[in-house]
Amino acid sequence: MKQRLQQKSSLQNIAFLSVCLSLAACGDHDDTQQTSQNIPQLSPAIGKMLKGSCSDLQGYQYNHTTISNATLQPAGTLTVAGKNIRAHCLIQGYMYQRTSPIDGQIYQIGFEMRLPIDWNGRFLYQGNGGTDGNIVTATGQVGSGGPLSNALNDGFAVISSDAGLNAAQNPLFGLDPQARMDYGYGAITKLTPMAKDLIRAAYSKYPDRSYAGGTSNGGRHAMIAATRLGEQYDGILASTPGSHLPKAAAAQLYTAQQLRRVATDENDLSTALSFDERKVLAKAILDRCDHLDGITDGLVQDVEACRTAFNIHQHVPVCTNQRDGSCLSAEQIDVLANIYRGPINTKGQALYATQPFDPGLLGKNWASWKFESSVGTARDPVAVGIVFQVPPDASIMQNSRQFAFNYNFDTDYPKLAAVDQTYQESALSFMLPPDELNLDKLRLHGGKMIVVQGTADGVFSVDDTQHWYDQLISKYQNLGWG
Ligand SMILES: [Ca+2]
Repeated sequence: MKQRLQQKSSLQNIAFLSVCLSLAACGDHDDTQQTSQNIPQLSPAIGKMLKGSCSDLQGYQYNHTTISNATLQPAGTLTVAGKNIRAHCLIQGYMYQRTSPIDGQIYQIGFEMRLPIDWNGRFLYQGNGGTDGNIVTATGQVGSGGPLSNALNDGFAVISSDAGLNAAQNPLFGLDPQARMDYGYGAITKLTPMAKDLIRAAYSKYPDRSYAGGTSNGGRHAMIAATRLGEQYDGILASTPGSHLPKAAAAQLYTAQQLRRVATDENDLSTALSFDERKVLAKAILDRCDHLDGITDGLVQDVEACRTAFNIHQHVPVCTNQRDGSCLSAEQIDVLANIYRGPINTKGQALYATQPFDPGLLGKNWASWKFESSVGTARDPVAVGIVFQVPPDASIMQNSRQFAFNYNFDTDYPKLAAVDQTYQESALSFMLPPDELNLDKLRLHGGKMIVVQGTADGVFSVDDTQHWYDQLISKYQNLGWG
């Protein structure tokens, strides 16, 4: 296995660690990567025109599947960033409609597929973000390359889904065990073979190549495709993957508790660290680390060198009086050191991952995750308390901030791994890849994988992803495949 690891950094909060896993080949070709495993080199996909009329697909039949709409979308019906998108067939439907025995609600895996009239022979599963619940338009935008790089306009057949819950059911779908599992891995597992079969019905052949991509939770979906469904996909783009999402969400509650210690208003955690104070920290990081990559440009691109060059306890100006935006208090420094170290329990065990110091903390996205998502009803507390833990607690919707502040990393955190009679799969089972170090199914048929991770991500740790990558490479090298 050839490996190539690149670290890239860009403006402010958008810094990337990009990892290219040469499962067979990655980017540029190199014959030396061929190993004794004789991994096949995949042939190019061959395009084809949609056969018949789009509306004929209204009658498409597949187990547990209902097609509710099949309508031709002439070129320009859909626009992305002001650009007309090519003519395609829009298919809307749902799979596995059912009534929950837990909450009496009707659940289904809603989806849309967009099939180009002039198809390039490829299929893309578009993984969406957050706790899903919306069928994001299936343009095939997976978080990299900008909106105009969307796969649909490049000729891919694209599917997008709500992962088994609608917006009104979010986040209380976590009370239904099947909805939890569909969100975790069931939706992509059920949709993938149907989507390929629908493509066969539309073009008289299955896709030559199949891809899964997404960012954040969508990147997690892509990781699920790589591991659970590796034999069904040829290419994976996991951007900022929330591979260990329940742990990362719990880490956010730890962040909230730390910020609360220095917040002047616990109902507004941004008072724990003003923008001027974030600039103090960012400047201190840049002073020590910017030049280490050879160019003083406001970017820290040598992340590893910065780990030893910058020490928050030594290199940040400490306030001698009141906080005034030109320094950090000793307690603020302690809080930040804890946040970047990550949560621990009273035994000192690390429960998620460290994060590297990066000036990207000046970004709005970083601030939103730290100050708002960590306590709000839209993300981390309700995800942890309603979707991930066993048993769930619906009352967290009314007191998400206090839930975050009072979350106990000795007694509550283990609930992420808990099961009971009703919830027989834990969040660490349904959200995580089942064996994240086993990519054999993807690799052995010639699949490829690209992972991109921001070093200033507000929630998902690049160190967590790096750790996975290091373990993965070590494993396959030890097997003699490197
Ligand atoms: Ca630099």
